[in-house]
Amino acid sequence: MVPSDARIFVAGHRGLVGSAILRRLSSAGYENILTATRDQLDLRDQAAVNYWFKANRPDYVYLAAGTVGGIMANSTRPAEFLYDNMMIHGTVVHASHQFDVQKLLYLGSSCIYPRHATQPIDEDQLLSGPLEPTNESYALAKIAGIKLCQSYRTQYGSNFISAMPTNLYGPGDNFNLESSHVVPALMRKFHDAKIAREPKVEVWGTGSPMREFLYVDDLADACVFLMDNYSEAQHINVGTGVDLAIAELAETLAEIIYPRAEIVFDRSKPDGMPRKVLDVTKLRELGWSPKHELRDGLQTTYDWFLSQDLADLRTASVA
Ligand code: GFB
Repeated sequence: MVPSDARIFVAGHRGLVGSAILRRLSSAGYENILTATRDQLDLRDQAAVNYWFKANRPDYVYLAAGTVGGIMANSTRPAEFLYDNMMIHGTVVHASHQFDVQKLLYLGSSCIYPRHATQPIDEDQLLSGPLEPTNESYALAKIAGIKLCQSYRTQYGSNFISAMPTNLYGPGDNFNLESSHVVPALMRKFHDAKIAREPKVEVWGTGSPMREFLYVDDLADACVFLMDNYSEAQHINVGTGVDLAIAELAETLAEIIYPRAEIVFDRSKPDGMPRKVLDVTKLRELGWSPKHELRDGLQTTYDWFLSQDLADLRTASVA
């Protein structure tokens, strides 16, 4: 168990995942939570990261920082996705080793698995085939992060573990249509169409790709659970094990937000991976399972969206 007075660094605390981990740690009573904004610390800069670690001496690290985005951002900004993420993983893992961090949890993504992986995808399928082209750069950086943690474990005995979450959504998400993932994108599109009394809502691709969605507070709960209960070299999947077609997701969001909307598929946009549902047997056997049903999580996220300053949300791009 992580002691209640431990110094815990949440890297990426302003993002969807980091902010949820912060909420979870605060509700569990941890008081020494360390954070740094981008302006305070460029995580791509090893010297700056070393300086920060030397000054702040974290005992535990959640590595949730990175350049992230949906299918379009991944396709059009591959250099940023590869460079930023490789650098951030490298500096934080290396400083954690140099400054004697007791345990680090690294967060990857289900896009690490091959495009034609057998479904549901278990952990052993890593590096068993070619990657999905729309997110190859991000996936390569995330795979390198797993291997980095394993290499520091092998060479130095570091207790660095890796969790691979499925597609995430929830309060604090990025609603900028150029860089967002499908849930916030469609939420905003249905909302804007309702306000404008526009009957048609555009959904990218064919609607047939299958995706699994995990509410971000469930992921944060799993991360805290893994920090307490998991210390193996192999990465571990985090998800619900249940997926649905993008067309069904769109219908569910329409029911919640704008039932009269007419869904139109834009087939000129990419579908991406045909299916990616995780095999979560390993995590379930450890004793963890998610608490939020998809429909309830979507409703809570939409309620949160409505409580925000919508002008800010439309332009902000949260990593
Ligand atoms: O969430 P998303 O961008 O990421 O897209 P991926 C999921 C599916 O939703 C794709 C469709 O088939 C999209 O074509 N979609 C429909 C839309 N309408 C929209 C829309 O308005 N916006 C968006 N964004 N999608 C990402 C990876 O893949 O998954 C990342 O690119 C990361 O690397 C993340 O791993 C979890 O699931 O396709």
